[in-house]
Amino acid sequence: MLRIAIQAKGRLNEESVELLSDAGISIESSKRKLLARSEDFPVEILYLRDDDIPQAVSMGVADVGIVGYNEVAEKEFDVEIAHKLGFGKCRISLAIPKAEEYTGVAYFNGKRVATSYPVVLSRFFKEQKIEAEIHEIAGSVEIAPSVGMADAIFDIVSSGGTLVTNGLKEVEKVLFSEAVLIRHKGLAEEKQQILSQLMFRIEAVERSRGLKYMLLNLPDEKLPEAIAILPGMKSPTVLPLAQKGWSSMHVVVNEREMWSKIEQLKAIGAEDILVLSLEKMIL
Ligand code: PRT
Ligand code: ZN
Repeated sequence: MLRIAIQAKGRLNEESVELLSDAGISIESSKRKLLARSEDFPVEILYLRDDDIPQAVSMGVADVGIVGYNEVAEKEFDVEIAHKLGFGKCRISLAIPKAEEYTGVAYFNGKRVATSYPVVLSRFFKEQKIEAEIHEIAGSVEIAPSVGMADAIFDIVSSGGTLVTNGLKEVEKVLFSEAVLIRHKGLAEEKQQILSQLMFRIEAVERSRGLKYMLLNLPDEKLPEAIAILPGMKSPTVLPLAQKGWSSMHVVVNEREMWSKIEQLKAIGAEDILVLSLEKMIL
């Protein structure tokens, strides 16, 4: 049994649940408790606040966890990053009132900076040899400058909308973050095996993202040209049609180039083009 900690509610919850569900691990949301057992895979889901996930994994209360890299960097617990998951992307940045002139990182010497990420910030200031006052506050960091509590802030930014609303501008992007799968160091053999199975499934789901499965019919003599347009994974699958002189071709294509490929294929005489979604890709 492998115990996976995910965020109970918040920005990472939905995508964490969806990733596990795409990997064949379904948890009944109506029966959601602190701890839930998956019916179809030997895992348990532990719902926690994101702040508590790195510690839970370092202590072995959970074997693995899905959490923002920003929390891992701030909490400094001894965990291993097993995989980057590509969602929950954001950065932790320094921001100052927009009317201020920014001359470079030395600007922060002697300034008061409000943040919920004091560890990451003091590490940055130390590297940059900046002497500043760090004020740790738990929430609503973005209002600190306007109420006179701080000269600047160090906070999470994604679209930048919150900074603009609060009359601030982003001047230094210090740490880039996304959701990561972290693991306890020294997992028992049985748990490692379940984790490898889980990783195999997650990678199959990730590989299929942005890919489509395309089927089309075309005259046999056009096959070499069509294969040059759509090389496929190894090479395309080609099957004869009941109608003599015609074949059906099946191939995996990237969604980004799908329309241009369809136009090129139509131009050489392809017909009956079907595009299907691809769920998993096992190599
Ligand atoms: O209750 P719990 O402690 O579990 O949740 P939480 O409130 O601490 O965290 P939550 O759910 O807000 O965020 C969880 C994780 O999502 C963070 O640790 C980040 O890894 C990631 N993430 C991604 C973000 C954002 N994007 C984000 N935009 N976390 C917070 N924000 C905030 C940001 O602080 C800003 O105030 O959203 C606001 C809007 O951002 P803009 O730039 O889009 O306006
Ligand atoms: Zn939190």
